[in-house]
Amino acid sequence: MINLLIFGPPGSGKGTQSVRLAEKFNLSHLSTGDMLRSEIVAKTSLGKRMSSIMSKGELVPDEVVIELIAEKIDSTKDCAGFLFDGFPRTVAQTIALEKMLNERGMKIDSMLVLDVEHDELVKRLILRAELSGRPDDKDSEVIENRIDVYKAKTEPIIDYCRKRGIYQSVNGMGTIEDIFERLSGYMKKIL
Ligand code: B4P
Repeated sequence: MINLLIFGPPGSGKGTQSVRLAEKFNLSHLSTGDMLRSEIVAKTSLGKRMSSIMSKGELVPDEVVIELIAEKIDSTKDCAGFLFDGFPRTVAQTIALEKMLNERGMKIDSMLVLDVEHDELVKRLILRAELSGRPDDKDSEVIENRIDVYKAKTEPIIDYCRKRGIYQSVNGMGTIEDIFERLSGYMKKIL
């Protein structure tokens, strides 16, 4: 089993690329953003509590996503590994993920970080708002807050992974197809 993190700021293409990579390399795609949005759509009590946090562009509490991920890891069978998309988002989540994987005889094998310019991130998210209706994409202040939260709370994970020798930066500018080819090239080296 191989475990990969796909990483980058909001709008960098994590979700877009993860769906394609998971299919091509038979990986199980675990997106905490998708899991949380499903809870909101299903109007569960968790979804109701998380909805206002997400619409402001803040992170939901670590323990919520750690529990969601642990359940998914234990219930997923028959795949070559996991592709974690949008998780971990804090160093505490990273430590929890490492512990979870170690307890199951696995580790984080690689972290692919999509590098995208700020203005391009904002452009992509505003464009997506028209189609998705996601409240966190509609408002430019919320978008800027999400980028700030990424820099303050999520980016420190890069240093953590760099020290473990598993960090790989990937140019995230260009067409979806170009970026997919670049990522696939790195994946082939890892797998
Ligand atoms: P996520 O669902 O992870 O959303 P995201 O950061 O916006 O990235 P996403 O993967 O969806 O978008 P992508 O870049 O692919 O998180 C949403 C919220 O959930 C967070 O703010 C937080 O509140 C909460 N949350 C989730 N996980 C959490 C965790 N672990 N801990 C705490 N809170 C958590 O794509 C964006 C757009 O760009 C798309 O429209 C796409 O079509 C377009 N695009 C992609 N690549 C492109 C390209 N090359 N060219 C042009 N457009 C492109």
